[in-house]
Formats: sequence, C-alpha cells, structure tokens
Amino acid sequence: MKKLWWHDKVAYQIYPKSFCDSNGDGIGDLPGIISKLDYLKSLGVDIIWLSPIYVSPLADQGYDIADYYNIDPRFGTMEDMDELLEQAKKRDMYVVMDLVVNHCSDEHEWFRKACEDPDGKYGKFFYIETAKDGKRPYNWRSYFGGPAWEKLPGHEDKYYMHLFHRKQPDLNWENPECREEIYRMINWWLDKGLAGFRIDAIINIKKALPLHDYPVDREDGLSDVHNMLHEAVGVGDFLTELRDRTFRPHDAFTVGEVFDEKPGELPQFIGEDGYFSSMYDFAPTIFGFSREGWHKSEEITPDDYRNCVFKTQQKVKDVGFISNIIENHDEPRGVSRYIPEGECDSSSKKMLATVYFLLKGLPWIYQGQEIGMENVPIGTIQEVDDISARYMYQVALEDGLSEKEALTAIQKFSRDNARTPFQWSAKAQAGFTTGTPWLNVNPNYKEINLEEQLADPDSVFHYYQRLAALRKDPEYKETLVYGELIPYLEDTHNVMAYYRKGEDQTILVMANYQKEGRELALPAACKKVLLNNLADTKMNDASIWLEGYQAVVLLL
Ligand code: TEU
Ligand code: CA
Repeated sequence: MKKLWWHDKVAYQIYPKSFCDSNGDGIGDLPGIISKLDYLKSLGVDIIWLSPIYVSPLADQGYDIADYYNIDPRFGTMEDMDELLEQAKKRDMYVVMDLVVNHCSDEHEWFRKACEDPDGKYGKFFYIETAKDGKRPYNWRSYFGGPAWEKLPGHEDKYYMHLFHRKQPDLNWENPECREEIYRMINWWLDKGLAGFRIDAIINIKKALPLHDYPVDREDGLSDVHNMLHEAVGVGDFLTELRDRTFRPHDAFTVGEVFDEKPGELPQFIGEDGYFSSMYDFAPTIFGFSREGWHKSEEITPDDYRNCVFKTQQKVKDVGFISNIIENHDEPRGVSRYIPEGECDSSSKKMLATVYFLLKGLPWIYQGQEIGMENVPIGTIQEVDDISARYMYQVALEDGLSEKEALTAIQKFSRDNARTPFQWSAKAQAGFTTGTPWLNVNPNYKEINLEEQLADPDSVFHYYQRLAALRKDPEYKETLVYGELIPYLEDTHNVMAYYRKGEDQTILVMANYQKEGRELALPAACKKVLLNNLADTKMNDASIWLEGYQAVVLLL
C-alpha cells in the first residue's frame, strides 16, 4: 500500500455549534474553536473536520447552505476562518471542511433565481418538474419525512426535488454548468489552504433516470427514496470528474460519507486511484436499521459490533484506508450504543475506545467522545431539536406506539444525543457558554467533564491520549498503522480481539466485552503490555485473566 501523509494521523470531528461559545450567545463559534486548538493538540489530534459553518438558515443545522463563500455570522467571520487555518498550520494541524453539494438551501441565490425563472439558467441547477394531473410528479419519500417533491414557490404547477428537508433542494449534477459552479467553489476553498473535505451524502447526487414512481411502501402513499437510489447508475462518472477537477490538482484529503456503495465498488471509491482518500465504515452504524422507523430498529450486541467491524476490515484489506468511528453528529453516542445498557462506565468506555481506535484505518474522535459523553435523556418531544428525530417520533405514533413508547424509541437514536454542548467543566452550562445554550446541556455534566478528567490520570480523556500516543509511538507505529489485521478468538462470545501483524512485530488487542471476568488463551507469551484499561494484568505465558470490560494491548 502506498504510504500517505495522513495514514498515521488522528482525526477529530468538531460540531461547531456545540463545541465552544466565545461570546455568550449560546452558539459555538470559530474563535471558540481556535481557543481549543492547544487542547486538541494535547489529545493527539492532527486533522480537524468542521461540520458546516457556511451561511445558512440552519434548517438542518448548516447542511442547508445559502452561501458557500461566506461564514455564517453566528459562527464568526472569514477573518476568523483564516485565523483558524493559520493557527492550525502553526501547530501542524490540518483543517477539513464539510462539502455539502447534493443540495443547497432554498435561500441560496441559485434557488431564488430558479423560482423567479424556472426555465432560465438557474432553473436548470435544480430538478424542477411540472405537476402531473395537478399533483406532485413522483411519489418518493424524503429522508426527513413527507414527499421529496414540493411546490416551487410562486408556481402552482411546478415542483422541485429535495431528498432531504424541503429547505434543501437537490442540485442538478446532470447539468454541466451547475457542476462547474461547484468545482469553482471547491477550488476556491482549497486555494485558501484547506487540507480537504468530508463529503456529505455524496451517493445521492446521482438519480435514477428517467425519473419515475416506485412501489408505495407505507400508508402515506409514498416510496422510500432508497428505491430510486438503488436504481441509479453512474455516480462514478460524476465522482471521477469531481476528483480530477478539484481534489487531485490540490492533493486534497477527502473522506466520503458513503452509505452502501455497491458490491465490488470499494476500490473505485478508496483504491489507489479512488474518488476519495478514505470513507467511513458505517457497518456498525447501520446495523439493525429499519426503513420502517427507529422504533423498529434492532439494537446491536457486542458480537454484532465485532462481526460488523471485522467484515469491513476483511473487505478493505489493502484496497485502501478506511475511517473508523464510533459516533458522529448524526448518531447516538458510541458508548450509549455499543455498550449494553446499564454497563457504561469508565472501564467499558475505555475498552470500546481501545478496540475501535487500533483497527486498521484512520481513527476519528467525535467531540466529547474523548471524555465519554453519553446520550441525553429526553423529557418531552418539544425539547427535541433534531428534524429527523421529530419525524421518527411521528412515524412511531402512526405505527400505533404510545407517546411514551415513541419517545423511548427516538431517545436511542436522536441526533441531539451527539449535539448537546461539549462538557468542558462542572461550571454553569458545562463551561460551554456564559449565556443560554442553543441546545440543553446534558444534565450529567457535573460527573462527566473535561476539567475533572484533566485532573485525573485514570480518566477516559487520558486514556484516549495514551491511545493516540501509542499509535504514533515510533516503536509500534508501523505495525499499528500498516500491519495486517487478523481476528483472534472471533467466535468467542463477547470477546473482541485481533492481531496487528507488522513485518517483524505482532501486537495483540484483546477485550473482554462483558461485565463478567473470564480467562482467555494467549497465542504466545506476552513480551510487554503496551496498554491496559485497568490497573493490573493477570497472565502467564499461555493465558490471561481479563476482568469485566478489561482491554489490553500486548506485544507478543
Ligand atoms: O447525512 C446523510 C444521511 O444519509 C443522513 O440522512 C443520515 O442517515 C441521517 O442523518 C440519520 O438520521 C448527512 C449529514 O451528515 C446530515 O447531518 C445531514 O442532515 C444530511 O447529510 C443532509 O445534508
Ligand atoms: Ca457564539
């Protein structure tokens, strides 16, 4: 595998709105981020991805962009952005922005002009269709609920397409003029000194043509948008052009948000000549997901988690370099999801950290993960900000669940779980803001916060710091970054273990993914314990005793 500069790095996702508020308006901002660069550096972070900070009405929290060339004043100014790039560079850190080009905002100038003149230049930047028998042209259901076709403002007989929220009209990638505008914008940002992009919802840019109806799959008379997407062919042509016109000439680092690429397509996506540098492993993320709603989604067990991850590792091998996560801004907190209910404590959190962080691939930390932030309890549906959670609540009610049951279902998956403010300290509002936070702070901030963890050498934070340092340690780096991953004891219930095999070094990662202690066989004598989430290790040359949720990293 060709070695690239970012392979041995640690990446970190910032959700700016909830990271650090510098001016007391309750909204995190760029000066707030700049003030925490040293903190991130001390954790061992090299690459920072910022969720969108462009001008936006925030209908989908910035994933609805009204002006790609400016910073939303709530997040700061372009000077702040330049300052962030400069300050990051000083610290050998790289900044990656979110590239949202499947859609823009209905408040973007292009869409306004499309409404003024649907047959003109900008009308062709979107998918606009004439009503069929006075009704919406196609029956697709959008991701966030309701029809994916909405009346074009000012035109009774015309509809526009939005796969996501109605304030997120889809851009028409079939139109070369539209693509040119997108490339111009990307190159403008890369010229500024950005290291690259995380690429949002990218599979959606290719629609199945000619557009048509799909079988109705719910009482709403609509059809899941995936039915259309699975029929779409040719996204690769767009992605090849995108890469050649923008990323490649800039040698940009790119990570695709790619859900279900088609079988065998992985090399095209992240192979040596792939569309992207990397893409996320969403196998555990989408495990148990039901298209019928969150209330029908299945929970994941430790064995399922291990099997999902190993399946991806098997698939990727040396094809490319995958990005490993346990959470992001669209998902519940990893510790609340992958650790069985009631068993979340600092040992199990550190165990989960160990097993995902040392997989082959680029480890990503989502803000707050490094201090073990957990899901937030929901009192009433009114407290929920996330548009997808609000929609899934309705779906659950329509399916006959009581309000209480529906709330329980969405509590598990709500995107708000990951979006509550970062818990910096035990002070008011967890030290996130001096004002009123835009989204309530998780009430557990007095127990879980950075300030206390900095003072405690055994904290989750310090454990993450050790993990990052271990992966970068010149002694072991070659093996931990490039060594082959071979599963160990993969059929043993509630065990997650694997070798990382380098040329002349073997490291074994072993975790007891349950609360009961147990004895496990060792394949060879341990030469050195590189990391342990508990104080002691009881072992001889042939076996090891692991306490509940103990994880160890052994040099064999
Ligand atoms: O997410 C893409 C995506 O597929 C989501 O619909 C995801 O499945 C959903 O959020 C889970 O509830 C990206 C962004 O990460 C997300 O925040 C945006 O809302 C979405 O695109 C639209 O831009
Ligand atoms: Ca602010």
